[in-house]
Amino acid sequence: MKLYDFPKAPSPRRVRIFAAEKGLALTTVEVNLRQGEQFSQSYRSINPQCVVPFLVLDDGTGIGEVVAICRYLEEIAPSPPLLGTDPTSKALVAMWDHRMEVEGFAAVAEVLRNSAPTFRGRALTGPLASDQIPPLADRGRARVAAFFDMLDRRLAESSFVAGPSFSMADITALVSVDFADRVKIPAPEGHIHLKRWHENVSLRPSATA
Ligand SMILES: N[C@@H](CCC(=O)N[C@@H](CS)C(=O)NCC(=O)O)C(=O)O
Repeated sequence: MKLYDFPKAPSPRRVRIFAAEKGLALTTVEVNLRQGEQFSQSYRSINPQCVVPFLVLDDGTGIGEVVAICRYLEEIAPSPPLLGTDPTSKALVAMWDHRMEVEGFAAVAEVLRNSAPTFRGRALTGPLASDQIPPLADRGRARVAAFFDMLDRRLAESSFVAGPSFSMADITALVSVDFADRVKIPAPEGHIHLKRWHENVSLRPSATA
């Protein structure tokens, strides 16, 4: 199978970390987002959504969306489990992962895509043109601040985001916090629980994936 990837983009990083935690070596094909390769006819014929990551299986089946790709990898390589092990932990991982994606990752993307000149006319991913709405960048900054507060509160009561073990929710949270830092919204120094957790998960070998 082949993972269509771009090393600097945060969404495929979630998949790369997930695979690295499982010791899976994925063959990757770079789609250079900075050069607009996601909009080329050849990539559109593979993934009409024009985004990465995208996984193509040996039989030609295409799987888009980080959560779906990671679900597939969990099924073919169950150890170590990253999506929970029983009905309760599976639900908690899904709940926290979704919160990390919607309240963290998407909020940072809202800031970046509505403010950076490079995303003019491309405020939303995909092939359709979409104008930037500058007030959404301000709203996004407030959402990122609320995300940091929520994460710090959660990590005051739990070693990892979804409970006592490292999971997909930690991967999405780590990628979101690092993505925010790149967009010049660093996590507040006073958030000591978030800081402790971030230092800890950043030391895992998978974090460099
Ligand atoms: N919902 C998608 C989001 C994927 C996504 O937004 N990928 C970004 C990179 S982080 C992308 O390919 N952007 C293309 C662009 O900016 O044109 C997923 O979870 O896989």
